[in-house]
Amino acid sequence: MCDGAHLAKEWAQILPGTSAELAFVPREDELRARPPGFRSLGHPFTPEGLERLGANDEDEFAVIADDPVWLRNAVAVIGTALPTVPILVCSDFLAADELPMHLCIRLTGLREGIRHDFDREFRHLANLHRVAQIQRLFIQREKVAILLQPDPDPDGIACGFALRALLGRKSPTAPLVSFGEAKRPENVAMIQALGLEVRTIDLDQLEEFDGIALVDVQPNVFGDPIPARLQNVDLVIDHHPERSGWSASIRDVRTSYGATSTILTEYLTAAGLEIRPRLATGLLYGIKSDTQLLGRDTETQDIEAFAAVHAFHSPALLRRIERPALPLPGLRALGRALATTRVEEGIHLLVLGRVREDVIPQVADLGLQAEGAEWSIAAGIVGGDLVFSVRNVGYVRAAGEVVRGVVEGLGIGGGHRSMAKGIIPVKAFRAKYKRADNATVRRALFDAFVRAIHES
Ligand SMILES: [Mn+2]
Repeated sequence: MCDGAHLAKEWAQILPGTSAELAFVPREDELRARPPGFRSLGHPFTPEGLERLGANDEDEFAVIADDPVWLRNAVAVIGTALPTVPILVCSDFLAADELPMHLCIRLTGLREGIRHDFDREFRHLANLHRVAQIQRLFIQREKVAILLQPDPDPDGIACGFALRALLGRKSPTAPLVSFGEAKRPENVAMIQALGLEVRTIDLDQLEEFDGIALVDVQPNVFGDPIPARLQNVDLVIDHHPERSGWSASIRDVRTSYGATSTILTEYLTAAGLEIRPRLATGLLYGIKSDTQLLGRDTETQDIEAFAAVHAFHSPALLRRIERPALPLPGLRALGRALATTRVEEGIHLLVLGRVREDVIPQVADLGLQAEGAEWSIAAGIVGGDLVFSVRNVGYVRAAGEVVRGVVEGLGIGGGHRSMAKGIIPVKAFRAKYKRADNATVRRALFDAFVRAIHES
């Protein structure tokens, strides 16, 4: 139902659908107007005019007008006859709080909606433009280094993988490289599960490449002053705070984004490239781990990119990354710890003895499922260190703070609200507690945690 012949003509282009009944209320000077496909409800709009539509409360109304006074009258007339009928108000000149009273009513704007779609399309176009520039930049290059940060994290790894796909290359002509090998368990697990290789190289080995692209990192990370070879590179795509002192032929640094994987997902989407399950899973995990599942520093773009890759990811592969296979000795150590487990003062502490490092965070995840546990701590000896992972239910003191209290003067530690990690050299532990057997570790950590949790 349109206010006036002019709007009706405009909507005649948009609405024709077999189930839509098109009607308009002519203005005073439009009594003879006949917009194609529209029937006139007479002027002014009254209950008698509405009756011409023969509508009942099974129908839905779209009321299209720019004049708030006309709108209020139209909604009142419809609402009196059909108090429960759904009404969609289309107006670009009505604020949400000016919407007339009705049981089921919703406001949308036409021109605003089109502008919104346009903005969106232009954002895609800007990404497509960037993709074309990047592809053109590298097309003649023999061998391109895709450089990640040392001990590359999931976001960096996924971005390297995505950039290579975007360039249409394979690892021999576009290897993922890093100056420090992947060490953290989640990073290693991701590289393995995706079947990727990250070559550890030194600065001199960059000479074998005639193209350098940095993803999820800027040249400043590699030294102060920045090594000469990295002061001027081909491409930098990143989301960390923008630093100076370097240049790139193409730079795309979007500091408001939660993950660089979001930028690469936008590239792939804009370029209309197929995102295969392995790549989609990598990007999904990249976004997920950098934003802590869309919690921290997350933009609308991150959520949209997450949804885009979620549609193509492989749940089985994601599970392999997030829940890497546990070694049998680690499971036996867990069995021994569980045999005598207890929850005291809300703390569930499992001491595993000597284990592979990646077992510890997984046991900490598991431990939080114990009845009555508000805190879960898993500890084990890795090399010469006592390593422990901490989880909590989220409504208690921040895990990172507590761990910093526990390791104070002994080792290092930190983390976030509900996840944290601490490392104490066994030597330092022994110097303070005499022994480092499981029972001593348990007692010492338990007391330290109780103190740190209740500290004001
Ligand atoms: Mn990142």
